[in-house]
Formats: sequence, C-alpha cells, structure tokens
Amino acid sequence: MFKKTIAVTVLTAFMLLLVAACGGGAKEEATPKPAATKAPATTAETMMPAAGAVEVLLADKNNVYIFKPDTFTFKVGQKVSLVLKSEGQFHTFTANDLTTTEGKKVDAQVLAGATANLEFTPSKAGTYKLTCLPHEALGMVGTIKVE
Ligand SMILES: [Cu+2]
Repeated sequence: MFKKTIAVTVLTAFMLLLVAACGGGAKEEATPKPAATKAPATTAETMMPAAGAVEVLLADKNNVYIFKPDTFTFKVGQKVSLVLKSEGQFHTFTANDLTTTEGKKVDAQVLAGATANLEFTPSKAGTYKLTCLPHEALGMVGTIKVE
C-alpha cells in the first residue's frame, strides 16, 4: 500500500514535469510554423549523395542477388562516399573486417527499395570480403581492396 502511494506520487510528479515541459515547447513551436514544413526537406538533403559519391546498386530482381559493382578499390585514409540503392529488398553492405578510422565496422543497412548513404575512411590496407547479410548464401558478395 505504501509503495503504491509512492509510485503514484512519483508518477504524478513526473506527469506534471512532462506537462510543464510540453507547455514550454508548444509555445516555442507556435511561432515558427514553417520550420515544421522544412523538416522533411532536411531529411531529403541528408539523402542527397555527396559530391563524388559512388553509386552501388543492391540488385535483387529475378532472384539474382548481386552488388553492382561488386569490386571496390579504396585508399587508406581516404574518405569513401557511397550511395547504396536497393532495387527492391532489404540489403546490407557489410565488411566486418574492414577497419575504419572511426574504429567502426562497415555495416550499412538499406531498406527495401530505399537509398542509403555510407561514408567511412579505411584505416588499413588489405582485401576484405563484402557481404549482404541476408543474401550472402545467394551469392550477394563482393570484394573491397584497400591500398
Ligand atoms: Cu541483399
């Protein structure tokens, strides 16, 4: 019983805080209404390929699952900018062994029929296997060379 009262009190306090926070936010948002219309445009800009970006088709029509192109040559320390285009299904652009200067794996997801930008900077020379995780068994693989 005691515990329940505390929970209710905490919940009420939290809700009051929320109301206060929302109230303030709503007032700020009321003035620049056009900003709301501008938001999707920003998303579209993010989807725009960077200058000099390489377009990669993640093809999946007629049960042919391939990267197009499927062989890449990049340079150590040079930023790679790719535009990944899914033909119709969910794909990934995965090179788990390729190390980047950010210390991350190269693993991008592309939603069905969508386009995704991928940028990374390879930090180590080598030849790396590229795979699409859901379609690796179907031959959706490639090679990334870093020189
Ligand atoms: Cu795939």
